[in-house]
Amino acid sequence: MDSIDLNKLIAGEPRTLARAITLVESQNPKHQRESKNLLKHIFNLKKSSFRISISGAPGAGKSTLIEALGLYLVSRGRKVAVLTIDPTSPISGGSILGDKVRMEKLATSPHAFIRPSPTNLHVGGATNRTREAILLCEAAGFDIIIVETVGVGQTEFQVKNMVDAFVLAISPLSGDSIQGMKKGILELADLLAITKNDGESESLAKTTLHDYRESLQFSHRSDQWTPPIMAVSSLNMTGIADLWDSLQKYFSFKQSSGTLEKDRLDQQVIWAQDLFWESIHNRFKPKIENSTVQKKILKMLKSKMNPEQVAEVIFKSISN
Ligand SMILES: Nc1nc2c(ncn2[C@@H]2O[C@H](COP(=O)(O)OP(=O)(O)OP(=O)(O)O)[C@@H](O)[C@H]2O)c(=O)[nH]1
Ligand SMILES: [Mg+2]
Repeated sequence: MDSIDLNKLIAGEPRTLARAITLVESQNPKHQRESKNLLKHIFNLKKSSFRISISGAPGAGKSTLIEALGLYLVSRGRKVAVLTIDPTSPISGGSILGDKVRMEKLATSPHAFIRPSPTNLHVGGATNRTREAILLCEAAGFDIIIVETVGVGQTEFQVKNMVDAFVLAISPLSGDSIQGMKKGILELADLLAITKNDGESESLAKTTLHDYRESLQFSHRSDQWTPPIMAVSSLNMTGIADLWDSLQKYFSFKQSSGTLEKDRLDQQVIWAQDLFWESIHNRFKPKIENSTVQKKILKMLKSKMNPEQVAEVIFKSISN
């Protein structure tokens, strides 16, 4: 891979941005050195952006909502980057989002950048590179960055630590009942959007909206923000302006209360910790997988030591 031209990246050249993201995702040691060097420059740029995640169950309408919001924003002169976090299984090797993240209309806009390729989460010990990708998009002049995540496993909790605003998309058709909502996910939401508020699903969307309003009215957050709940139709573009309005209000609220700065610093603490664990993992993986060590493990197990005792012995022997 040729090295990245920083000037082209800062000028927002899409091919350079795409290549820069590929570089930071690469596991190749030479690429990783180049990536560290690139990120050093990027960190110093101190550009600003509003980072939003849109999460929700499969089929909740996330991609369609991102496209609608993205089109609305580019029509108002904003530059929008869309990233996806796909909890790709190392077993299936496939991508859940796959071709579905095309966002064809938004993709034709010169003011939008869409990165549909899956970003692996902790596959083979690699930490996901969404945070780095966010910074690269920011460096390239995108001032609104939207991350799509599919509601599987721990993804939402991880993405919450990468963005300024967490939007939960809820489909009235999916039977996303409040009871069925994964524990804790609701509390992550800074804003809830009931999707598909049109046609046949409109009345169900209204009922869903009412149910969520009822159930959330007594929940209190430590930051005094009351997460708005609204119904939107990405198909008819209704509620999209209101959604943006609420997001902007939340961003201003975070700025004026100082939580934006505080949260971003806390996020960097987590980021540094993740990188720390990644380097520990990368350093010890070859040692534990070494064939002599493997034989030693087998021998100890055959001599009736239990796995816990074995792990302790191995840890002591490889960590000095
Ligand atoms: N009627 C109606 N259908 C919608 C709307 N938004 C999305 N859909 C439909 O809902 C289905 C799922 O939409 P997506 O945007 O792909 O949903 P998603 O949450 O991104 O799905 P995954 O990425 O697979 O989890 C598609 O068939 C869409 O056409 C809407 O505003 N109105
Ligand atoms: Mg999608």
